[in-house]
Amino acid sequence: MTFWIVFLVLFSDLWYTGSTSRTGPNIVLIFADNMGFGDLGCYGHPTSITPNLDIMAANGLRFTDFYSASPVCSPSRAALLTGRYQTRSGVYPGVFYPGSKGGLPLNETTIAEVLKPLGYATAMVGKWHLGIGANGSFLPVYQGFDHYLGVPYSHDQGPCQNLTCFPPDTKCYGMCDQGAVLLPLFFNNTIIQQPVSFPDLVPHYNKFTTEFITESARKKQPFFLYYASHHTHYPQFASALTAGKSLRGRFGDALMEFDTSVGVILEALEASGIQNNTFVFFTSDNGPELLRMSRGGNAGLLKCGKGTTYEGGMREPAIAYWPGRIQAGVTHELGSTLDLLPTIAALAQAKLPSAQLDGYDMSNILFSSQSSMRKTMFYYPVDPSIKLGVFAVRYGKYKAHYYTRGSSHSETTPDHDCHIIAGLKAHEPPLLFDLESDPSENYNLMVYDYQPEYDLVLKKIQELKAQFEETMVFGESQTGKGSDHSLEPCCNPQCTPKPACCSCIP
Ligand code: CSN
Repeated sequence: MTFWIVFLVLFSDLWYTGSTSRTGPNIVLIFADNMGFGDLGCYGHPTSITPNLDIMAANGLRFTDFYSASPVCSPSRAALLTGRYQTRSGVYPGVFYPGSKGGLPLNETTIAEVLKPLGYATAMVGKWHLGIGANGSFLPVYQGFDHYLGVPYSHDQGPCQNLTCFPPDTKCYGMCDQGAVLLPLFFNNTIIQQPVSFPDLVPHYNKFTTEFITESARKKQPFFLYYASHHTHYPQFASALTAGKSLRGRFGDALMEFDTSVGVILEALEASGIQNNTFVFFTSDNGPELLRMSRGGNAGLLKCGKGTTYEGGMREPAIAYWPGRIQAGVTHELGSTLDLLPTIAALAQAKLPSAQLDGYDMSNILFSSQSSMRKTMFYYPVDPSIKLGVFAVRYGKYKAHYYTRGSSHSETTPDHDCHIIAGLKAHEPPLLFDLESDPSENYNLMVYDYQPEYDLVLKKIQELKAQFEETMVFGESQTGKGSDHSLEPCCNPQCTPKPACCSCIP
C-alpha cells in the first residue's frame, strides 16, 4: 500500500514536470517618475506621443483607480518594492538626499528577494532613491538585485544645470540642488560615470535591458526586471532619439523617450519569443510636479498633484500586460503599488515575506474580471505621523479627507487648494466625495448633497481607519537620520576638494 502511494506520488510528479513548466513567468515592472494621471495618450492626453504604452493599454488591462502609496518618490518606491506602507519600513518623511545616512532597511524583503529563491535572475535599471549609505550598503545589489545600472536618486539633487542635454550645446533647464556631488551613474556598487551623460542615459539603459532579457531567455532562466525611469522627473531632457520630436516641448520629448524605452523592452520580449510568458506592469511613483508648469506632468481631471493627498497626488496611470493571459480591457477596480508584491508572489508561487503586508493579490482582477480584494486605500502625507494618522481614506467609491494640505510640488495651477499656502486643515466632519460621479473632488457631499446615509458611510470609514491604524507600527524614520556630505557618492573617494573633484568621465 505504502509502495503504491509513493509510486503514485512520484509518477504524478514526473508526469506533471514533463507536461507543464514549473518555472514562473518573467516579471517586468516599469515605473515612471512624476508622471500624472493625464499624461499618456491612452489616458486622454491630446498631444502626448506614447504609442508603446498605448499598445500595452489597448491589448492589456488599463486601470482607472490605481494608487501609489505616497505622493512623493522614496516612500512610494519603498512601498512598491516591499508591499508595505512606508510608515512600516521607516521611509518617511520626504525623500532621501545624496548624503543620506539611512536607506530602505536591509531587513525589508523586496520583490527581488521574494523571487530570488525560485531561481530568478534579477536586475534593476534606473532611479533607485532608497538610500546609498556608507560604501553603498543600501544599493539595489543588497536588496535582491543581481545587477543594477542606474542613478541612485533624483537628477535634480545635484548641480545639474551645467550638464549637457541634447543637442550638445543645450543646457538643462530648471533649478537643481547646489553644493552636492554631480549625479553619478552606478553599475552594481561602482560609479561608472560622474556626472552621468543625460543624452546617453536611456540608450545605455535600452542596451542593458535588451541584453538582460535576451540572455535570461537564452539560458531559460526566469527573470525580474525593474525598470524605474527618471522620466518624466524635472529637469526634462531626452536623447537624440526624441529631443525636439514631440508636440509637448521638453516634457513631451522626455515622455516620448520613456515610451520608446518601453517599446525596446516589449520588442526584446518578442524577439526572444517570451512575450506570452511575461507579466509586464507599468505605473508611476506619484502625481505630477505641477510646480514646473508645462514642463511638469498633468493630472488630467484629478485635483492637484505631487505632494498632496488629493487624487492627483496618488492616483496613477497603470497597465497590466500579458498577451494570451490578460484580456484587453479597462478596470475600475481598486489597485495599488502595494499589491504588486503579493500579486507577483502568487504568479511565481513564491513564499510571502513574514512581515505584515498591506497589499492584496490582484490575480482575480487581472485574469477573471472579478472584484478587487482591495476595498480601501489609505492616504499618508509626505510626513506621516502617529499623531495625525492617515489624511484620507478611500472606501469603495467614497473618499473622506480628515486633513488636507497643499504642497510646493503642486504650485502654479489655478486651484489654490493645491498650493503651499493652503496649510494643514483638519476637517470635522471629514470632506466626503463620491469619486465615481465626481473624480475631481469638486463637490463635498456633506455640503452640496447631504443625505443622512452619508453619516453611516463616514461611520464605516471611521471604523476602517481605526482598525487600520491599530495595526500600524511606525518603523524608525530612515530619511530623518539626516545626511552627511562625506556619504555623497564620489567616483574619486580620496580626492579634494569635494564635491567638485568628484568628476570622472571615462
Ligand atoms: S522626488 O522629487 O524625489 O521625485 O520625489 O527631486 O520632496 O524635497 C522631491 N522633496 C528633490 C524630489 C526633493 C526631488 C524632493
